[in-house]
Amino acid sequence: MSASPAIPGLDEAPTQHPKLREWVKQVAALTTPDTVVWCDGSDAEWQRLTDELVAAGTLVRLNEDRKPNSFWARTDPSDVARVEERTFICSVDEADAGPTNNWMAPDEMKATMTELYRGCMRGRTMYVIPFCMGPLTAESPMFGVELTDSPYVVTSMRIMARMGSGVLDAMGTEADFVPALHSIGAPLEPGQTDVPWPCSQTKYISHFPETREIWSYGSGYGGNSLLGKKCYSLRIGSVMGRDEGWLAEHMLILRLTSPQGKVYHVTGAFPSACGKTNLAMLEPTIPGWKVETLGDDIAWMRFGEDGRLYAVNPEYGLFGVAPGTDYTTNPNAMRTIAKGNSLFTNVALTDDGDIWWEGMGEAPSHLTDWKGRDWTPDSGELSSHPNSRFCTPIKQCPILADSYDDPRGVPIDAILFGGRRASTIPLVSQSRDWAHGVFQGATLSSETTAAAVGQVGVVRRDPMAMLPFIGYNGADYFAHWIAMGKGADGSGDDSKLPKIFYVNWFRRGEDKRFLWPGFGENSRVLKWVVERLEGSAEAVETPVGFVPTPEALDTEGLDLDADDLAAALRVDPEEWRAELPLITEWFEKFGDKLPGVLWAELDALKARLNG
Ligand code: SAT
Ligand code: MN
Repeated sequence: MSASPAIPGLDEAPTQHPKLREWVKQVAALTTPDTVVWCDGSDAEWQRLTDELVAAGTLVRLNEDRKPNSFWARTDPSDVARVEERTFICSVDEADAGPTNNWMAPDEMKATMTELYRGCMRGRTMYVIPFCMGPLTAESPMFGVELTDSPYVVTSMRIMARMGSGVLDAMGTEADFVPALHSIGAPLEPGQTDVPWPCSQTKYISHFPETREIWSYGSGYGGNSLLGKKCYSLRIGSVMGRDEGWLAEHMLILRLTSPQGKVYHVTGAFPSACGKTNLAMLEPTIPGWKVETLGDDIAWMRFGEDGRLYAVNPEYGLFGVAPGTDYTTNPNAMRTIAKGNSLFTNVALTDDGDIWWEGMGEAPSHLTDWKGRDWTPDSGELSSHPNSRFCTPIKQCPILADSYDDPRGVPIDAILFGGRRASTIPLVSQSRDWAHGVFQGATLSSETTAAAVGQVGVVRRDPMAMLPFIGYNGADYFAHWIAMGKGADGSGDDSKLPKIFYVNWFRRGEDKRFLWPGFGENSRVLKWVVERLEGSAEAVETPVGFVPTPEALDTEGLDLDADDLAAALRVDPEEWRAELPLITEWFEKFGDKLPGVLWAELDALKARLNG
């Protein structure tokens, strides 16, 4: 018997799972919430929590006729994005985290955070959220349990992950799960009035790869607090993948059908806020082609029995960047949110109870901005934060592929790596082989965006678009990618593996205009990719890979200046020679651990550029 008075709800655990019950008890004893609630994921629970959040001022219910069962949320202005500086990989050995991650010894981190967690849920409810990343019908379902004192997190998790009673039942009494502890770090003293978005100025997003645990403190923002997403599915997931021979990647998944009815699957790795959601839901501008969505952010890729690589989307919802999304750039996202059941965070509110953001047609004459202030078109400020988000169920996507729930995933034909680069990188190039494709991924670079706190628009290396998400040593991660290229049986036969392409939708002309129209027109690039797989499309061999001739790209009906197209496709040896010292500097960061294959690829690139 514990000496302290029982916490209501704690003993009402609807599970006999001993390890789970024990962990919840320990965390409750440490964080001392007023109550414990075991989430069932029901409509009634959603109703109750959203009502409470509306009463607390965290959410505003939107106009039922415009966005049924949907809500507007505003965060504290300091809590708007992932905090990479406060994100840690706490491996036992520092070398297992370096050189791209912040590291702290697990004991030290646990000691520090235990003191922060002590009493941190005072005056609040602790929610227990059983969840499963990927289909529950998987051979080994990927369970997690998040404990959080944020009802906003509970409602968001209900959209983003399979969660609730069904998951708890499937866990039985034995299943392994990833324990994921989250607190906003804002205890309430008796009589103290709450603020609409409680959070702490002290933030830690910590991962313990050996014990596969997640501890997050101080932030309520998506990537910091919805722990099934980046923390589990990418950082802890990548460690599991390394140990078990699979890949956890920051990739969209789409299914493409040609006019002849042939089906292909493509994954694409792009840094946050570089168009994954738009590409995943693309509406082709070329006749007869069809795109269906499987995922917009994360792909888990495992070898199937046939030796091919199969991808599963572990998520259940979309957490897309709002600004720039509208019926011209991403009509399917607009149709998805129009069905309601969504949360909108840090966008603007219209006077008739709908949402608005920059890029959504003409601005209304009056709005309430993301900071809750009156806004008019001549306010001279953005109405919505550049990293404002829509959070919406993927099942509402009108072009969701029927294979979405297939626990085996879909066989991948092509992998795209892409970044946001104003110069140098051509619209599309095909890698020479798997090792060259890994080199393209490992040297991927992109201008930073508002998805993470920090300066925007600075070019940085973002390998496989995973810089903030690799849960272990980056050099080991590259070695794992190279090992995957040896095929399911390790034989070295890469013929069944996806082909790798490097794309850049964001190249600009001298006048700073984008050279390529992007969005739906990217279907023309997908068509070329597929024709390369079929061996039917023309390409020129350049020092950086195979690039389409202007004629090989279908530009029928596209109003595009021939010079712009040539400039978008150009491989300029001078520009590329300027990249070489940057790549060398990047590789040197990894010291002796960097796989020799990548140095050999760099040498070969140098030789081709100077040859
Ligand atoms: O980290 S989030 O998932 O909130 C958004 C992103 O950066 O992809
Ligand atoms: Mn992302």
